[in-house]
This record gives sequence, structure tokens and C-alpha cells, in this order.
Amino acid sequence: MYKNIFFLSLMIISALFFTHCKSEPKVIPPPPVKNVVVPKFEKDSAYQYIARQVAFGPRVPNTAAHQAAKNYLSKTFKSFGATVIEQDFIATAYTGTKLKSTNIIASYNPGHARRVVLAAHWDSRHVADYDPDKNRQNEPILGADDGGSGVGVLMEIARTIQKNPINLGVDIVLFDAEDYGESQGEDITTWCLGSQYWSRNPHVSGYGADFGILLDMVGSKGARFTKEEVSRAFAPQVMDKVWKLSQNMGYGNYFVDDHTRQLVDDHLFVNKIAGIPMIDIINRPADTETGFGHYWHTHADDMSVIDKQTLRAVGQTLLAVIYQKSAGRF
Ligand code: AHN
Ligand code: ZN
Repeated sequence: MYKNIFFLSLMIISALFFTHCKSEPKVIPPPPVKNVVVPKFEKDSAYQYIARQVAFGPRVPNTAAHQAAKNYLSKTFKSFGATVIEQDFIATAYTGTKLKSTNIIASYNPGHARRVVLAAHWDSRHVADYDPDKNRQNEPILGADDGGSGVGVLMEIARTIQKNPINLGVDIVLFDAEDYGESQGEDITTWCLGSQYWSRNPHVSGYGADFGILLDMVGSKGARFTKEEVSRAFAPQVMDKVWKLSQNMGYGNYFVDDHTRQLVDDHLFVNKIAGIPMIDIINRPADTETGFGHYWHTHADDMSVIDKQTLRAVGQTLLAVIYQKSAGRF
């Protein structure tokens, strides 16, 4: 009886001893990695930067509003501590009109070898070709979302970088004359005149970047950012990393895994001509005929379509990419 208890205890003790030994494997713990601190994206500030652009009126090349918006953007990025280059060029539109155009490049750490490029177009469309009112289809649009939103988010990113210095080169490139393309035309090169020019004539010779992110129509309520075909073809890893990061931050309602067909947008020319892998974050609703927002290329593209929650989803994701990349972790 006592013998049995003795042996039973011995068995339990030895069992505990051996499991204890087993649970102490001789692995060297990984070195502690500091968590990356990502600053907060101020969505109200981004919203105001969109409102400021829209207040100039339609930002169509060869107009006073376009010139005023150019000065405002240039001046504001300088006030955020960026090195600003105004890249003037004359583009020829599909109509034959010569467009006085300017790509605006705002750089942080211009001497740094590791770089990323963040882009958007700052012009707005010269016609409202999809407006339901036929009488107003020849009038230019405000482009709060189509142009304004991407620029507004990038302005807020610039302001944030100035307050939270980074160990990374960042070039914010605002393309001009993206939206002067021929409605339903065959020739894709009538679109994206600024990005075509910049890709052939980068602001510094021999320019390169590890990757690029284009923002186009990133501000409307309930936006759906799908995995677009050109981005998937040229920069699949960048796209997957950005989408996963955003989903892990809780923005999976915006950044969905659905695939959509290829688009003619600035990233196409940056990928093909400049050879920089660039993705496009662009709203692709599932339920409209055009595949873009209901307000797309209409006079409804004003401040009423802009939603601060969407701006935050995009801006906070971009800040996470930038500060992780700065820490060597993207
Ligand atoms: C075309 O419809 C050819 N491209 C879509 C790119 C675009 C236009 N983004 C804003 N406006
Ligand atoms: Zn457009």
C-alpha cells in the first residue's frame, strides 16, 4: 500500500521532472526588436487640404485656378519642410491644345539612397462627360475626389513627416494633366500626360525608388480599394504587403482582396516607362456602370462626396508603410 503510493509519487515527480526538462529547449531568443511608432493621421487636416484645393475652382491647365492651385501647393509643401521642384512642361492634348503643365515634386531626404515615391494627380477634368445633365457636360469639374483627395492625403502625410523625421527618402510627386484624356477614345496616351513626361524626364537624372504608391479617388464614403491588374502585374509584393498591413490595422472594409481589370492611370506609365514598381490605390465600386464612383467625371464630384473615415483608412495605412520602411521593416 505505502509502497504503491511511494512508486506513484516517484512516477509523478519524474514525469514532472522530464516534462520540465523538455520544456526548456536550448534556443537562442531573437534579439529584441523595437516596435515601429507610427504617427496618427489627422483626417480633419487632410479634409481641409481638399477643401482648399476645391475652393480654387476646377484645376484645369491654362486657367487661373490651375495657376493659383499650383502656387498654393508649392508654397504649402515648402512650408512643410520639403524640397520642392516645379517641373514645367508643355503637353499636347488630344484636341491639339497646348497645355501649360507642371508636375510638382516635394522631397524629403533628397540625398538618401533608399526611396519611395508617393503620387497623385493635382489637375481636375476639363469636361463632365458623364454628367447626367447633357447641357453641362462641356464644363470642367471640381474634382474633390478625382484629384483633390489624393493630394489632400499626401499634404497631410508631408506635414506629418516634418513633425516626425524619417530615415528614408520620400518623393511626393503631384502629376499634372492626368485627366485631360479623350472621352471613350482609343488612344490611352491621351491620358496621364504629366506622369508620361516625368517618367521620361525624372526630376533628377538617374532617379530610382524601391517602389511607388499612387492615390486616385481615395476620399469617398464607403470606398472599395481593389487589387487592380496593372498593380498586380508590376508590383504584386508591394500590393500584397500594403493590403495586408491595412487589413491588420482594421481597414479591411476598404482594402479588399477582390481583383479588378487593368486601368489606364499614372501608375501604368511609371511602371512601363520609368520602371518603378508602382501600385494604384483607387476606388472601384462594385455597383456602378462605369466601375468608378457614381459622381465620377460629373459635377457631383464636390466636397459632399468626401468622407473623413475613408481619408483616415488611406492616410493611416500610408503612414504605417512609410514608418515601417523607415525602420527597415517593410
Ligand atoms: C480612364 O478612365 C482611361 N482612366 C481612369 C483613370 C482616371 C481618370 N483616374 C481619374 N480620372
Ligand atoms: Zn478623372
